[in-house]
Amino acid sequence: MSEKKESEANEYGAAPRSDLSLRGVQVFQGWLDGDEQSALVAALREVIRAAPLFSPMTPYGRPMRVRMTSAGRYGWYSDRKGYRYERSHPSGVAWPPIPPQVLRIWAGVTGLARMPDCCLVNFYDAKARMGMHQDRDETDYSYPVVSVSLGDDALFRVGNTTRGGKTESLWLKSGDVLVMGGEARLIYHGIDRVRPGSSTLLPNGGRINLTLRVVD
Ligand code: MD3
Ligand code: FE
Repeated sequence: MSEKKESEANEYGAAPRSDLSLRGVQVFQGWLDGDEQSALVAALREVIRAAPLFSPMTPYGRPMRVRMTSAGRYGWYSDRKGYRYERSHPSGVAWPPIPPQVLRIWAGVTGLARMPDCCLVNFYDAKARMGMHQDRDETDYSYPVVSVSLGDDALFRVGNTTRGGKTESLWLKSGDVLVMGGEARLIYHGIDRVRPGSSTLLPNGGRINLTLRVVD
Protein backbone atom coordinates (compact mmCIF):
# COMPACT_ATOMS: atom_id res chain seq x y z
CA MET A 1 0.00 0.00 0.00
CA SER A 2 1.18 3.57 -0.66
CA GLU A 3 2.07 5.89 2.24
CA LYS A 4 -0.97 8.02 1.57
CA LYS A 5 -3.21 5.00 1.96
CA GLU A 6 -1.41 3.76 5.10
CA SER A 7 -2.11 7.10 6.76
CA GLU A 8 -5.77 6.42 6.07
CA ALA A 9 -5.75 2.99 7.71
CA ASN A 10 -8.93 2.04 9.57
CA GLU A 11 -9.43 0.34 12.93
CA TYR A 12 -8.80 -3.05 11.34
CA GLY A 13 -5.21 -1.91 10.83
CA ALA A 14 -3.20 -3.10 7.86
CA ALA A 15 -5.01 -4.83 5.02
CA PRO A 16 -4.67 -8.61 5.18
CA ARG A 17 -2.67 -10.53 2.59
CA SER A 18 -4.70 -12.72 0.28
CA ASP A 19 -3.70 -16.33 -0.28
CA LEU A 20 -3.96 -16.01 -4.07
CA SER A 21 -3.08 -13.33 -6.58
CA LEU A 22 -3.86 -13.26 -10.31
CA ARG A 23 -2.05 -10.52 -12.27
CA GLY A 24 -2.15 -8.26 -9.23
CA VAL A 25 -5.80 -9.03 -8.44
CA GLN A 26 -5.88 -10.23 -4.83
CA VAL A 27 -8.27 -13.14 -4.33
CA PHE A 28 -9.73 -13.80 -0.87
CA GLN A 29 -11.38 -17.18 -1.37
CA GLY A 30 -14.17 -17.95 1.09
CA TRP A 31 -13.92 -14.53 2.78
CA LEU A 32 -17.64 -14.79 3.69
CA ASP A 33 -19.08 -17.87 5.38
CA GLY A 34 -22.56 -19.19 4.55
CA ASP A 35 -24.35 -17.20 7.26
CA GLU A 36 -22.62 -13.98 6.18
CA GLN A 37 -23.59 -14.63 2.57
CA SER A 38 -27.26 -15.20 3.54
CA ALA A 39 -27.33 -12.03 5.64
CA LEU A 40 -25.84 -10.10 2.74
CA VAL A 41 -28.48 -11.41 0.33
CA ALA A 42 -31.21 -10.31 2.78
CA ALA A 43 -29.70 -6.80 2.89
CA LEU A 44 -29.45 -6.71 -0.91
CA ARG A 45 -33.12 -7.62 -1.24
CA GLU A 46 -33.89 -4.36 0.58
CA VAL A 47 -31.59 -2.44 -1.76
CA ILE A 48 -33.34 -3.96 -4.80
CA ARG A 49 -36.77 -3.23 -3.30
CA ALA A 50 -35.84 0.47 -3.01
CA ALA A 51 -33.92 0.64 -6.30
CA PRO A 52 -35.10 -2.13 -8.67
CA LEU A 53 -32.71 -3.91 -11.04
CA PHE A 54 -32.70 -2.54 -14.60
CA SER A 55 -30.88 -3.29 -17.86
CA PRO A 56 -28.78 -0.27 -18.83
CA MET A 57 -28.44 0.59 -22.53
CA THR A 58 -24.90 0.49 -23.81
CA PRO A 59 -23.69 3.58 -25.68
CA TYR A 60 -24.00 1.33 -28.76
CA GLY A 61 -27.77 1.06 -28.28
CA ARG A 62 -28.13 -2.49 -26.99
CA PRO A 63 -29.46 -3.31 -23.52
CA MET A 64 -26.92 -5.06 -21.27
CA ARG A 65 -27.73 -8.66 -20.43
CA VAL A 66 -26.55 -8.18 -16.84
CA ARG A 67 -29.22 -6.42 -14.75
CA MET A 68 -27.97 -3.78 -12.32
CA THR A 69 -28.71 -1.36 -9.57
CA SER A 70 -26.59 0.54 -7.04
CA ALA A 71 -26.34 1.66 -3.43
CA GLY A 72 -24.42 4.66 -2.14
CA ARG A 73 -23.96 8.35 -3.01
CA TYR A 74 -23.48 7.38 -6.65
CA GLY A 75 -24.81 4.66 -8.90
CA TRP A 76 -23.27 3.48 -12.11
CA TYR A 77 -25.37 4.16 -15.20
CA SER A 78 -25.17 3.82 -18.96
CA ASP A 79 -27.22 4.96 -21.94
CA ARG A 80 -26.68 6.34 -25.45
CA LYS A 81 -24.78 9.25 -23.90
CA GLY A 82 -22.16 6.96 -22.36
CA TYR A 83 -21.00 5.38 -19.08
CA ARG A 84 -21.14 7.52 -15.96
CA TYR A 85 -22.18 7.83 -12.31
CA GLU A 86 -25.58 9.27 -11.40
CA ARG A 87 -26.98 10.54 -8.10
CA SER A 88 -30.30 8.75 -8.50
CA HIS A 89 -31.92 5.60 -9.85
CA PRO A 90 -33.60 5.93 -13.30
CA SER A 91 -36.97 6.08 -11.44
CA GLY A 92 -35.77 9.30 -9.79
CA VAL A 93 -35.37 7.92 -6.25
CA ALA A 94 -32.03 8.34 -4.46
CA TRP A 95 -29.87 5.21 -4.35
CA PRO A 96 -30.30 3.45 -0.98
CA PRO A 97 -27.38 3.49 1.47
CA ILE A 98 -24.64 0.87 1.17
CA PRO A 99 -25.48 -1.90 3.70
CA PRO A 100 -23.15 -1.88 6.73
CA GLN A 101 -22.12 -5.52 6.08
CA VAL A 102 -20.79 -4.43 2.70
CA LEU A 103 -18.79 -1.56 4.22
CA ARG A 104 -17.33 -4.02 6.70
CA ILE A 105 -16.03 -6.20 3.85
CA TRP A 106 -14.41 -3.14 2.21
CA ALA A 107 -12.79 -2.12 5.50
CA GLY A 108 -11.61 -5.65 6.20
CA VAL A 109 -9.90 -6.31 2.86
CA THR A 110 -8.56 -2.82 2.06
CA GLY A 111 -7.66 -1.54 5.52
CA LEU A 112 -8.83 1.91 4.38
CA ALA A 113 -10.74 4.48 6.42
CA ARG A 114 -12.20 6.01 3.26
CA MET A 115 -15.44 4.20 2.45
CA PRO A 116 -16.66 3.51 -1.11
CA ASP A 117 -19.16 5.89 -2.75
CA CYS A 118 -20.80 3.25 -4.91
CA CYS A 119 -21.84 -0.36 -4.48
CA LEU A 120 -22.83 -1.59 -7.93
CA VAL A 121 -25.08 -4.67 -7.78
CA ASN A 122 -24.84 -6.86 -10.90
CA PHE A 123 -27.28 -9.74 -11.37
CA TYR A 124 -26.36 -12.53 -13.80
CA ASP A 125 -28.90 -15.07 -15.02
CA ALA A 126 -27.74 -18.32 -16.66
CA LYS A 127 -26.98 -16.60 -19.95
CA ALA A 128 -25.49 -13.30 -18.80
CA ARG A 129 -21.86 -12.45 -19.39
CA MET A 130 -19.73 -9.32 -19.27
CA GLY A 131 -17.25 -8.52 -22.01
CA MET A 132 -13.66 -7.47 -21.34
CA HIS A 133 -13.46 -3.85 -20.18
CA GLN A 134 -11.62 -1.47 -17.84
CA ASP A 135 -13.25 0.32 -14.89
CA ARG A 136 -12.26 3.92 -15.54
CA ASP A 137 -15.29 6.10 -14.83
CA GLU A 138 -13.85 7.08 -11.42
CA THR A 139 -11.66 10.08 -10.48
CA ASP A 140 -8.87 8.57 -8.39
CA TYR A 141 -7.38 5.26 -9.53
CA SER A 142 -5.17 5.10 -6.44
CA TYR A 143 -8.18 3.70 -4.59
CA PRO A 144 -8.78 -0.02 -5.12
CA VAL A 145 -11.97 -1.64 -6.44
CA VAL A 146 -13.44 -4.49 -4.37
CA SER A 147 -15.70 -7.22 -5.77
CA VAL A 148 -17.90 -9.68 -3.83
CA SER A 149 -19.33 -12.81 -5.50
CA LEU A 150 -22.61 -14.42 -4.35
CA GLY A 151 -24.56 -17.34 -5.80
CA ASP A 152 -23.55 -19.34 -8.85
CA ASP A 153 -19.89 -19.78 -9.84
CA ALA A 154 -18.56 -17.48 -12.55
CA LEU A 155 -15.61 -17.72 -14.90
CA PHE A 156 -13.63 -14.51 -14.38
CA ARG A 157 -11.03 -13.49 -16.96
CA VAL A 158 -8.18 -11.01 -16.48
CA GLY A 159 -6.05 -9.54 -19.23
CA ASN A 160 -3.65 -6.62 -19.32
CA THR A 161 -3.75 -2.86 -18.83
CA THR A 162 -4.09 -2.47 -22.60
CA ARG A 163 -6.68 -4.28 -24.72
CA GLY A 164 -5.72 -7.71 -26.06
CA GLY A 165 -2.84 -10.02 -25.22
CA LYS A 166 -2.84 -13.19 -23.16
CA THR A 167 -5.44 -13.67 -20.45
CA GLU A 168 -5.88 -15.88 -17.39
CA SER A 169 -9.12 -17.20 -15.94
CA LEU A 170 -10.39 -18.21 -12.51
CA TRP A 171 -13.72 -19.59 -11.30
CA LEU A 172 -15.17 -17.27 -8.66
CA LYS A 173 -17.33 -18.87 -5.97
CA SER A 174 -19.96 -17.53 -3.63
CA GLY A 175 -18.24 -15.75 -0.74
CA ASP A 176 -15.06 -14.91 -2.66
CA VAL A 177 -13.81 -11.30 -2.49
CA LEU A 178 -11.39 -9.66 -4.94
CA VAL A 179 -9.28 -6.52 -4.47
CA MET A 180 -7.99 -4.67 -7.53
CA GLY A 181 -5.39 -2.12 -6.46
CA GLY A 182 -2.12 -0.72 -7.75
CA GLU A 183 -1.23 -1.99 -11.23
CA ALA A 184 -4.33 -4.20 -11.31
CA ARG A 185 -6.72 -1.26 -10.91
CA LEU A 186 -6.82 -0.58 -14.66
CA ILE A 187 -6.57 -4.15 -15.88
CA TYR A 188 -9.04 -5.46 -18.50
CA HIS A 189 -11.45 -8.02 -17.03
CA GLY A 190 -14.75 -9.73 -17.73
CA ILE A 191 -17.08 -12.62 -16.92
CA ASP A 192 -17.23 -15.33 -19.61
CA ARG A 193 -20.07 -17.36 -18.13
CA VAL A 194 -21.82 -18.52 -15.00
CA ARG A 195 -22.36 -22.14 -13.99
CA PRO A 196 -26.13 -22.51 -13.38
CA GLY A 197 -27.08 -24.59 -10.35
CA SER A 198 -23.62 -24.43 -8.77
CA SER A 199 -24.89 -22.67 -5.62
CA THR A 200 -28.05 -22.87 -3.50
CA LEU A 201 -27.64 -19.38 -1.99
CA LEU A 202 -30.19 -17.73 -4.30
CA PRO A 203 -33.48 -19.70 -4.38
CA ASN A 204 -34.05 -18.98 -8.09
CA GLY A 205 -30.38 -19.34 -9.03
CA GLY A 206 -28.13 -16.82 -10.71
CA ARG A 207 -25.20 -14.77 -9.52
CA ILE A 208 -24.86 -11.43 -7.77
CA ASN A 209 -21.64 -9.45 -7.93
CA LEU A 210 -21.05 -6.38 -5.81
CA THR A 211 -18.45 -3.92 -7.03
CA LEU A 212 -17.33 -1.26 -4.54
CA ARG A 213 -15.67 1.91 -5.77
CA VAL A 214 -14.54 5.34 -4.60
CA VAL A 215 -16.01 7.63 -7.25
CA ASP A 216 -14.84 11.20 -6.51
C1 MD3 B 1 -10.49 -5.84 -12.19
N1 MD3 B 1 -17.99 -6.82 -12.73
O1 MD3 B 1 -19.00 -4.31 -12.54
S1 MD3 B 1 -16.04 -8.43 -10.77
C2 MD3 B 1 -17.91 -4.45 -13.14
O2 MD3 B 1 -18.47 -10.10 -11.82
C3 MD3 B 1 -17.36 -5.82 -13.31
O3 MD3 B 1 -19.85 -8.52 -12.21
C4 MD3 B 1 -17.66 -8.20 -12.93
O4 MD3 B 1 -16.39 -5.96 -13.94
C5 MD3 B 1 -18.72 -9.00 -12.26
O5 MD3 B 1 -17.25 -3.52 -13.58
C6 MD3 B 1 -16.30 -8.56 -12.49
C7 MD3 B 1 -14.31 -8.41 -10.71
C8 MD3 B 1 -13.71 -7.09 -11.03
C9 MD3 B 1 -14.38 -5.92 -10.75
C10 MD3 B 1 -13.74 -4.71 -10.96
C11 MD3 B 1 -12.44 -4.67 -11.44
C12 MD3 B 1 -12.45 -7.09 -11.52
C13 MD3 B 1 -11.79 -5.88 -11.73
C14 MD3 B 1 -11.74 -3.47 -11.62
C15 MD3 B 1 -10.46 -3.47 -12.06
C16 MD3 B 1 -9.82 -4.66 -12.37
FE1 FE C 1 -15.46 -4.05 -14.31
